Amino acid sequence: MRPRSLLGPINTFNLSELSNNYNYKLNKNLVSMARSSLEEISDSGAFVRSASTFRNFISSDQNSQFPAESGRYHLYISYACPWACRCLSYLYIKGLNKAISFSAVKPIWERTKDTDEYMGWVFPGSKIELPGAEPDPLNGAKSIRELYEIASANYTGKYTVPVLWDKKLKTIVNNESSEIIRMFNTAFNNVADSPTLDLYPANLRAQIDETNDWTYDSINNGVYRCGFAKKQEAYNEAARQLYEALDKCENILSKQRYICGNTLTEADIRLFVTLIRFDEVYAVHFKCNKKLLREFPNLFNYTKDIFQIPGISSTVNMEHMKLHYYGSHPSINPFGIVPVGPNIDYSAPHDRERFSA
Ligand SMILES: N[C@@H](CCC(=O)N[C@@H](CS)C(=O)NCC(=O)O)C(=O)O
Repeated sequence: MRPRSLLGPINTFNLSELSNNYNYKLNKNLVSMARSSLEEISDSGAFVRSASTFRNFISSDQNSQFPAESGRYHLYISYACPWACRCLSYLYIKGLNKAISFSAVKPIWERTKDTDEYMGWVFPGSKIELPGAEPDPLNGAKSIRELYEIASANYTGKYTVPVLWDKKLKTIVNNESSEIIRMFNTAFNNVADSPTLDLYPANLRAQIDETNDWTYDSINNGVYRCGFAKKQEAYNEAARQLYEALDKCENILSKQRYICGNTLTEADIRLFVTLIRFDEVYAVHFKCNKKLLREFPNLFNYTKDIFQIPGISSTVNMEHMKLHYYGSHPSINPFGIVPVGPNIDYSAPHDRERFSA
């Protein structure tokens, strides 16, 4: 069920007045938001993420509804979004970026319609408006919301990225990153540059699943549970779980190169997308400040190690990340001020080669 707005009236921003340095003016109109993550708050003040809606699978079986075909699918992302960047990481490391096209939206949420107040992902008017973001190359849509409306006339869920789009049937195949990465891992192997790279190998599946469970709850979603909590107890509990899980990671990574052993797996990509945002965004914006990532020696070097895997740095656009978080949650950061630091160099040397594969 779609959560109702629990935020009540809030200030919004007149984003058409975005100036070149991305500061923007406060709009005096009071509006309420709908259908956004910012509303998913329980009575105890805790953030509770709702499930994704489009859950179809692309298959290597050419007779299936969504067969794996080069050139047929498109991935809509935001460089800000950790879930979307999981999927983008797979395009690069599996060598699928010739077979599956992708494009990125603008980082700061804007009004998507004149008729209601929903703020969400929008496409820029041109490629030069903000480097990295580009107009919708397929449907000429103005917003991600429009894509959901093309795919389903009576859609009532959230308008999230990633969106895996079928150009042939003009619909959304899947909007759940944990499933999209599984498809990218195997379904397109006949067109992938790295078909033998298996990030979810049979012998490690149980361990990967178990790791994903606690890293998702306490870290990937845990930072959001800290940041979106609306009661102190809910925040305290989310922060306690987050730091317990980070300590657990630090301990594991003091003994092995990756989170499930000495080979890279899906669990590492899923963890990385949160860690790379930690000090630049979550430590400040989501109040995850008990300890910074760079105070955990193994986790910090691990993050650099993954960042330096060929292709992964192309998925990290710190400007989009910072603009998005600090600029799109006015209930957390009303003036949209983007902090100056810390500008960490993740391409710096690390010590992870000490673990042999
Ligand atoms: N379960 C989804 C979550 C995706 C998600 O929450 N994306 C956020 C961006 S980080 C979004 O698009 N939010 C739009 C909104 O809340 O209106 C996945 O993993 O694919």
